[in-house]
Amino acid sequence: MTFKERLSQLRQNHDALLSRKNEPEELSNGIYTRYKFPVLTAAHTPLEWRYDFNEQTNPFLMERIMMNAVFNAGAIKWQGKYLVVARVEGADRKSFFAVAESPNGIDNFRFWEKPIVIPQLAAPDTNVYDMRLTAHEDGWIYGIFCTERKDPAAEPGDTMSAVANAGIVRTKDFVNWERLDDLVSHSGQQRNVVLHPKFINGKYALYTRPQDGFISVGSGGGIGFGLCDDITHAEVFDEPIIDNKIYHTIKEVKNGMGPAPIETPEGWLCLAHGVRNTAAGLRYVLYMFMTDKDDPSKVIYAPGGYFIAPKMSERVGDVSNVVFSNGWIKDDDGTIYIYYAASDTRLHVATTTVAQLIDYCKNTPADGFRSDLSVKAICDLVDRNKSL
Ligand code: M1P
Repeated sequence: MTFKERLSQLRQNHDALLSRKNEPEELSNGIYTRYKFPVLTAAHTPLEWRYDFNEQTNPFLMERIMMNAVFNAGAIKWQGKYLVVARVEGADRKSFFAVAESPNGIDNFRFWEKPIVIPQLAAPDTNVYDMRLTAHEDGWIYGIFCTERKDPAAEPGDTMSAVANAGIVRTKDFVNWERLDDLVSHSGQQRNVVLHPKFINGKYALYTRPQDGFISVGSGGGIGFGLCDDITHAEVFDEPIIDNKIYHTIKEVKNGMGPAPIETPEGWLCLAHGVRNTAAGLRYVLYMFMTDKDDPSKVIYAPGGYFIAPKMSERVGDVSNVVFSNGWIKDDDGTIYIYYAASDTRLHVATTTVAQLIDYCKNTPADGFRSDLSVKAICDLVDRNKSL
């Protein structure tokens, strides 16, 4: 194959992938509808990011920069388009952020020309990931992400210890991003920090996830709720835990807030991830809860169990048995697009509605924390069905 033929083949395959129509599953669980194809994968990244198209300098037309995965994406509807700010991971293991847009939220996602350039602070980020987008009532669109740096206290020879914290940027156009100071908290490391879209008691409100270590939350953990006066130098002093990790549940090991909550007439819809341990390693699933309309730190409904768990091919990837979500979009007609990543490798979408999610949160039995109470919930349902 000549250079030209190979290039034409690459472009043809890429175009076919990007234009592929997505298909909803035939019969959903009534709560949400999964779609057949991932909306973004490493293969969706622009060829220009990966290939040198100059035949003189790249006679084999080989990939000069390989992409490994596209996953955990923040999401927002902006100027009529469905935007995700995806976590893209290169072959060098470094993650970065890139905007991809779709006309309909379920397929035809295309990356913008270049990845997002995140301005650096005095201590540069080693790795950045999992941006949560919040269109705040102050007029800015904020992105809060995990910034990871080598632990300065690591012993010589320890090439693994790291420190996680919340990095904060804001934008009005998704091209130019202003870097603000990293979050200062007084509870150890932070990951899965999310900005609430409204001022609460005149302050910025942050969902946090204090943790003792980089992977293990230790004596920390749970979803915390902190207020801060100045988002440009964000500092939270108090982070009461509003949704804790609990023994023998889907969030036994740790949990963390997903995207920014969605406002409804009955309260705030919250999507989060829960982690439990198994003989095959950690299992990440998504779960939901709702908080009070006027007090987003007060949980009012907590359906038991998981909302989305890894299914079939979603179970396999770089970090298998994981689903993770940090982005969803509520449309004007009440449709909700949930962007969830499978096994730290690819990004999927599921659709539902505000009405379905409220019904799910209010009417799914809460976790009884014991097998006999799970059995009781089933028997009660059978009896109600029998009396119809
Ligand atoms: O590998 C699974 C997920 O692990 C982390 O989540 P958490 O902080 O809750 O353990 C994150 O690194 C996330 O990106 C990743 O998907």
